Amino acid sequence: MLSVKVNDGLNVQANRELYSSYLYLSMSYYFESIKMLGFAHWMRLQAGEELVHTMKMLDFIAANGGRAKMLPVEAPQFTWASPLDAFKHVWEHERVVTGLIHALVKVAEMEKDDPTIQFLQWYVKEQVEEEESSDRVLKKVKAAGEDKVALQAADRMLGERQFRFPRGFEIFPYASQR
Ligand code: OFO
Repeated sequence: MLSVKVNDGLNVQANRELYSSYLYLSMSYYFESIKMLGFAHWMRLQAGEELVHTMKMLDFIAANGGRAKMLPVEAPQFTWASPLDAFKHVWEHERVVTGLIHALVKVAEMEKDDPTIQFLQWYVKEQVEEEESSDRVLKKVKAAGEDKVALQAADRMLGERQFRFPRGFEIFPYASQR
């Protein structure tokens, strides 16, 4: 059974994960509008991953005696000055999310909630990967600068990204229970 503090904290974090999905979807359409379809693809996959992060957290709440609550989702930024501006935003955003996850681990520790502490370790690791991957892309886009050919090469490379579900995550968990 989750304490009220942990249940509330998880619901707020699930909302931030959903906001992340919304933000990356907004970036995906920004890239589509400037005809950089590899970047648009990368962002769309990122949006999909964030949606999975959201559902994974809400499923954990429900499976542990809590109640998943849908909170209002803030509207994300609509446009960016350049690809570099957008990828800087991604990197900064991921650093903010890392801070939120660590703060949530502290709440679970204060509530002596071992299952939630364990569960959140997946997000702690995921944030390390997300910071690394956004930093890699940011460096690539920075290095390309105004060079159109280099930017197109980066666009093609990002267009090869593939989607991955977290191990053990079920997209339709009720299907096997009916
Ligand atoms: Fe959910 O990992 Fe990014 O924000």
